Amino acid sequence: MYKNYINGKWVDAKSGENFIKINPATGEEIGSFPYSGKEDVDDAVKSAKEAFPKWSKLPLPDRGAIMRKFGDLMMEHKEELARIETQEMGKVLKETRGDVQEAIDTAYYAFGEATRFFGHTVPSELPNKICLTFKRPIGVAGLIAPWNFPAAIPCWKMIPALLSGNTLVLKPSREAPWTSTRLIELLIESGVPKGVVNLVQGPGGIVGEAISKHPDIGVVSFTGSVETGSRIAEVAGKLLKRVSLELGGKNGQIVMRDANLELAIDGVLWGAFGTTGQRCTATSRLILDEEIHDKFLAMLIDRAKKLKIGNGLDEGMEMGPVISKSQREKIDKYVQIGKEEAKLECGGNFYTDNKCDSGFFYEPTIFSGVNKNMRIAQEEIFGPVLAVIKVCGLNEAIDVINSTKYGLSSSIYTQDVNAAMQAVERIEAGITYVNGPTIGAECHLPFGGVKNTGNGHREGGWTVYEIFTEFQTVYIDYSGKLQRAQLDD
Ligand code: UN1
Repeated sequence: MYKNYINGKWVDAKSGENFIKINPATGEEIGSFPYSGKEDVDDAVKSAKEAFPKWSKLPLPDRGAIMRKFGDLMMEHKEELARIETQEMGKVLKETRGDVQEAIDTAYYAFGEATRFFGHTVPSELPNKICLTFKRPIGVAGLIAPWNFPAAIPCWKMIPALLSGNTLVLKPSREAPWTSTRLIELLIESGVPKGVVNLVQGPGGIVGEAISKHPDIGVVSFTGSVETGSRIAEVAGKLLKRVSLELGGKNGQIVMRDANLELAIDGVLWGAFGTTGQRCTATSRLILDEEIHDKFLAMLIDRAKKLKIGNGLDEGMEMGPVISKSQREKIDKYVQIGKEEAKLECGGNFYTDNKCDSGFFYEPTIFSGVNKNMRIAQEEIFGPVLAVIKVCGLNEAIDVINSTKYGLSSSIYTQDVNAAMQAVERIEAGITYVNGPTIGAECHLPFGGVKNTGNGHREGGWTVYEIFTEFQTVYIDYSGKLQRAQLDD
């Protein structure tokens, strides 16, 4: 039985209630976790608030050293963490190892950032006066994480929040409570003092809501659905908290007639069916130039049918299950909608074989004859379903790729540098790849999207530090007299 971590102690939910997490590949129980309520969030925030003054005063390089140690410990436990992840959310081992590596990279980046953390030094408009900026911590951060990157995404949030001097309350998804528990254990071992990190497990509607509404939380960072994100923005925004949202995607890969088709096939297979299509960055639309459409589609279907599907713990597997029974049903509903709207080329069913029957597997599914306004071309499905749209030339391809309310990731395959640069300039997305799939962002670069994908913040790299800090501008006047900006000559 797993617990919450509040004020330096492992504790049950005050109500004593628990929920059970199961392995989506086997249907077996992984363990029970606290089904927490508002009162548990209150305790966690109180503890984080009390720990803030001391933690925020610790010199940055000292906090950086703790993050480096955390990175070292994750490295030491990389295989163990990857196996925990695969069991709790189903991704194949090769991918969960990458997920843990992304968390490690984030920790080491923070270690470097600790000795930079630059402000600006700016000339004043007046003589004998200087202007500087500092980045200051905000206070208590409320972090609400999804299940699809159980190591990387909590670390994208926790590590910069902590390095910046904030204390925190983490609420992982109910579908990925185990990895977070292990991450918190490693953070404690790294030397994070009592009260600085707090873990509260439980349902989003209760725990996430309590975090978003808590008066002592200064910044809320959330990754997940548009519906939940806009609810958080509503309640936390009303209380004037900073809110950073990373929401859905309906990412497209364009393949032009001059593209290297083999390369583009590898890209779309990885982008659409990696993580069983359950990434915000997953390729869910494939936009094919009419000249190569038929040939490319035939090649793609052939390769998709050969993907090895099964328990992610078996090394040779290429695609694991989807996260849950209900998610599989939601995917299947979209497939039924797709069958009405377009042509099903392959997949379209629950995947079964002797080993997979008690898990939640779904076949890699491809629709052709899709147009940009159909529901399967507009709505985020979060599963292994790809909508193929035929276009004529670059202008139409760009029009189609921009035709959704989302704008996270995007990709174009072409050998023509002019076409590539046109696309880079005109695509409405936070991330664009040229001759690479829509997935695979690196943690030292800004990550996030435009339009309904978010609210203007960028995780990753140096930009995430703007989410977790406030700028303080300082003017130092050493003239010894009153100088009036805008008035004195
Ligand atoms: C997500 O799906 O929310 O770029 C994150 C990628 C990963 C991160 C995805 N590095 O696909």
